[in-house]
Amino acid sequence: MPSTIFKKSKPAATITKLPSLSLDKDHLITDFKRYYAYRLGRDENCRSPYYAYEALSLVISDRLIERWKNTYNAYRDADCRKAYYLSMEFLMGRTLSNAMLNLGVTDEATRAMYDLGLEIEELADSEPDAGLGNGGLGRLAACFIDSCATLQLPVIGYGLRYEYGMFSQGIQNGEQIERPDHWLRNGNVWEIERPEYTHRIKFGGRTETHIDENGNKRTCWVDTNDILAVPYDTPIPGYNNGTVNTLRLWKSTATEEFNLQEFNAGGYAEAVAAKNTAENITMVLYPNDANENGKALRLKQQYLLASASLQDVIANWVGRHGNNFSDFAEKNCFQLNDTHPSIAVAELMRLLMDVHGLTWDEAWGITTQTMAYTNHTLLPEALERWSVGLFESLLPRLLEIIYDINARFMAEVSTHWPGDLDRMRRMSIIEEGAEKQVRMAYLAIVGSYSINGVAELHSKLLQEGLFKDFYELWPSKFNNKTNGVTPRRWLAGCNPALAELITATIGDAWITDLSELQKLKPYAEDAAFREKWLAIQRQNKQRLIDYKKSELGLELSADALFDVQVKRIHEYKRQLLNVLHVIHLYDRIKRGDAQDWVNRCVLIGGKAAPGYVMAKNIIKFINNVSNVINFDPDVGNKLKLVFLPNYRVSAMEIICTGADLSEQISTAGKEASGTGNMKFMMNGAITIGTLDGANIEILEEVGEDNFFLFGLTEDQVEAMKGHYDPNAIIEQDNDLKRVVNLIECGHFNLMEPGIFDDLVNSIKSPYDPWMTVADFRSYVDAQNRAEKAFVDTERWTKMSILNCASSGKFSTDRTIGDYNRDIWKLTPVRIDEL
Ligand code: B1N
Repeated sequence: MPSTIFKKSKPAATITKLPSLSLDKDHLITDFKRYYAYRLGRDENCRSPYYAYEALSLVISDRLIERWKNTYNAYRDADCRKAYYLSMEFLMGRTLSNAMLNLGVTDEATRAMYDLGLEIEELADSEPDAGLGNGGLGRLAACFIDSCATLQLPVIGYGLRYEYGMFSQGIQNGEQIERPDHWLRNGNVWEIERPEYTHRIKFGGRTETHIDENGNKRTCWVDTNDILAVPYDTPIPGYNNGTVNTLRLWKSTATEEFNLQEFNAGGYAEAVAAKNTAENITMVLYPNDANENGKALRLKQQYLLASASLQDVIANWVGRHGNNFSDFAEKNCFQLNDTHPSIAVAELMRLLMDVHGLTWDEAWGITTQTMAYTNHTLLPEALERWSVGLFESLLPRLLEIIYDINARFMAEVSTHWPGDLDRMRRMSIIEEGAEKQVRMAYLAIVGSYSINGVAELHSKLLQEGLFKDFYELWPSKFNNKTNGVTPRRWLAGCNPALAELITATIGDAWITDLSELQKLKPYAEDAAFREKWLAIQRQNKQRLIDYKKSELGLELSADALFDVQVKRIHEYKRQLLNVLHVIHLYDRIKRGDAQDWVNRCVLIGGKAAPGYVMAKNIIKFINNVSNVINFDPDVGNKLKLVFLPNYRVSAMEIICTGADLSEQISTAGKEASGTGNMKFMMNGAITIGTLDGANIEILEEVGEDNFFLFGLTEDQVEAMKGHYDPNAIIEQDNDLKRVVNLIECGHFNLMEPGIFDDLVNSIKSPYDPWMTVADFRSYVDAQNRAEKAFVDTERWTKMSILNCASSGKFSTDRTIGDYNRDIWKLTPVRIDEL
């Protein structure tokens, strides 16, 4: 605890206690003007809405800070148990609109800006996305901390403050180009730097053992190259409740020390320049979704996150309890967002033993009662392994501890299964082989008291497959926590018209209790309600068209069926299956089979990892097919294919409200959960999907009549391995044969021969793990059912209402309630509202 600078004669609170700031329009205007003129130095000649955005953000941020302080004090006074969400990614998107919504000041602020001649949407639109994540996993972390604050749970998010977020995607000649996303270029009004809570992080060096004054063996990690981790805090407001929680992101900086040798040799500039390496650690987010690449810099990032966050929590603890850690596990719990921060298991051991003098058994007891691990993928290429050599040179002390953990764990396995060497080999944290590897998932499992997957099927497959041995050893550690999304951002915020209709119909309790949406079900039978629902859907489709019009130079019609697939580009997500269907529709038009046609507009968006060649091919393919179809006069309005560039959180806020059909078509067993599926459902889109991830639970909630189900089940996919024969399937299906022929003939790459060969070969291979061809026929059938339903507007609108009304389960309030009930066991802390 830093001591206060304030004189003892006056209580410190006299200077920090301020009258609470008003949320009414006139006060907002006064404060806005002051910031705009005095802080930002702008006047009416300023053309850019950006500075008005900044001024309004400062006004709103002030109002959060009072509540933030209150929350902090309430947690401190309650001395409550806390949870820490450790995540390499927090995909926050924009902050202003969400902060206003949760503070309940949107209407007043809109009127205030209007009085000043400003359009609040335009201001909000000039905020850059905080794109500090790749996709679902990072956005889940952002939704989680919104729900924690809304449920008034004492949870702190810990992550990294990347200078460059997820790259911005451009399309040139149909190909993805990556542009750096310098989202902090204009500063960030929402964060507060807190250098007083800086921590030192060690790298390299070697270990030494000596005997301390009490005769105990102590290990020291010496001759290290240190860097500093400086925290930046962002307020996370709860909805309408006075709670403001904290997201703490670490930035790496150099220590003050110089390399004296270089300095003395006259290498002053070189010595200073060497500091760059320290600053580099948090420079950029790795743009890999579900795919790891073993780079040393990434391991440094992971260790920085784990070490700084644990030191932070421990410093707080020691400030209150000294070196008495007996209640530490009772009061603290760390949720590991995938294996990315799982080095925390070994780091907590190191801090407790080497720094705070605990014995192995004491430290291990605490570690295994405070760590909890969430797995987000079954894909083998995403399972993190770090070479022992890299660990040795970068984190030698951590490697020693991991070896010790493993030795004790192997003894436990051997007690449980005497003589079962094969099982020991399978379960070892250290994988033997040409190059020894540390299996991070196993480290996380061994060190945690809870291990969960993110949807029912996913959790079941973890127990039966990937982590079977561990499940047999510790069945009670395993559990499921089905994902969700926050209904504040993903319905109340992004779809104000629909939110208003819902509130006018069933009241506003749904905003914090999404199961209330059930009350909409009877209204599916109410023609007047349906009419209003439909009008809003249409308006949202038009908003989506307008949003993209200038960029795409294409006229789309809101009458068409809007068929949308937005997510990372990955073979398992099967954007290719979608395009095969589009080509099939195109082929039908060209061959004159277009009676009773339903106009359709297929939108596909998503980023490819820069090094994932096949994913980049898929983007090129979509764009080439789109160029052929969209400008063919025979096709006209019947069919459009549009690639939406630079898919991101703020784009999804518009896209998910304007979709009719939500494409969730991964190979069964491959998508852990999916969360885009939930956003679409909540906004009334109908899913066409496989029995995969959370789709299964969506289907369960909404019923078969309101979902277009197709495709092999996970069991069938497994059973087909070894005798999958895509060429036979193509041969027997005339439509598919024609589609494949069109591609193979180069119809979509007439001037670029051969560029799609790999792509066609991949789906024709009997080893295609995604079995795209196997699901083609049943996918086309489901698409036909969707069209039939769509032309029956009454039926479609009912389905749409029922989807929204059945989406209650997919609120992160429910998810977080489950985490808290089963894993964290925190007591909500009520905050006195201002
Ligand atoms: O996590 C989401 C799930 O809804 C998705 O199904 C799942 O694919 C996604 C390495 C990942 N799994 N693994 C990652 C991200 C970044 C990285 O460097 C792996 N993302 C998911 C939320 O549970």
